[in-house]
Amino acid sequence: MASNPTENERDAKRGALIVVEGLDRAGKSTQCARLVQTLQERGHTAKYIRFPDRTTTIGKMINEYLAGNAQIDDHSIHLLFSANRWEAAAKIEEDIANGINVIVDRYCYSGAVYSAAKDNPNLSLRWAWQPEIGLPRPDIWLFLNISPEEAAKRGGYGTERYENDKHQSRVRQLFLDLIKLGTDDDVCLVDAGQPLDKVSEDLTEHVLKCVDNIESHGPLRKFGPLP
Ligand code: Z5A
Ligand code: MG
Repeated sequence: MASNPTENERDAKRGALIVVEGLDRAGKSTQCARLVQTLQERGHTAKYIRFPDRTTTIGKMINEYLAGNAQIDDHSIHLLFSANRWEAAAKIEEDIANGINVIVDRYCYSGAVYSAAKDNPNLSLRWAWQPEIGLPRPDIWLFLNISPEEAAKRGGYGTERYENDKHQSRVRQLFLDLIKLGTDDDVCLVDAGQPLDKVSEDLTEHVLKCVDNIESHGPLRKFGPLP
C-alpha cells in the first residue's frame, strides 16, 4: 500500500535548481525572496543565490564594469560573467545533492542575452552561449515576462550599464528567441505585469510542482549547446 514519504525519505531527495529570469524590474529579486519563504514554510530547505555575485574577485570586476568605472572589452566581460557562474557551480551541485532547493536570481540566460543585445556583430547569441555549456542546468526556469514600458513604470533607470530602453527591448526579444530555440523544455512564462501576489501565486504553483516531483527529473543535468 502506498504511504506518505517519511521525513527521512523526503530528506534523501536531491534539491531542485530553480532559476528566475527577466528584464530589469520584472520583480525577480522580490519573487525569489517570496519563493524561498514559501518553500521553507512548507518544510523544504531553500537557499537564494544571485548572479552576478558581486562579492567574489571576479564579481568585483563585474561591479566596476556595470557601474561604469571600468572599460572592458565586450567578449572579456561576457566571459567574466560566465566565470562568475563557473566559480559557483561546484557549490550549487553540492547543495542540490544535499537536498537543498537552490533559487537563482538571473543565470546563464541573462548572461547570453545581455551580451548578445550589444551593438557588436561579433557577439551573437550562439557565441554568447558557448561558455555556459557544462554548467548545471535548471530543473525549471521561470521567465518573468513584462514589456520594457511596463517595467519602466516601476521606477526610472538607474545609472548602471544596460539600463536604457534600446538595450532592454533587444534583451526581451533575445530572451524570447532563446525560449523559442528550446534550450530546454522546462521554461515557464509568467505574466510579471500582474499584481505582486498573483505573480507569486503563479510562480509558486510551477515551483511546487517541480520540487514535489524532483525524482522524476533524474540527476541534475548540465547545459549543452544551443539546438
Ligand atoms: N547581467 C549580464 O549582463 N550578464 C549576466 O551574466 C548577468 C547579468 C547574470 C545587474 O543585474 C545587471 O547585470 C543587469 C543584467 C546584467 N543589467 N541590467 N540592466 P542585477 O540582477 O544585479 O540587477 P538588479 O539591480 O537586481 O535589478 P533588477 O534585476 O533589474 O530588478 P528585479 O530584481 O527584477 O526587480 P525587483 O527588485 O524585485 O523589483 C523592482 C521594483 O518593482 C521594486 O520596487 C518592486 O517592489 C517593484 N515590483 C516588483 N514586482 C512588482 C509587481 N508585480 N507589481 C508592481 N511592482 C512590482
Ligand atoms: Mg534584482
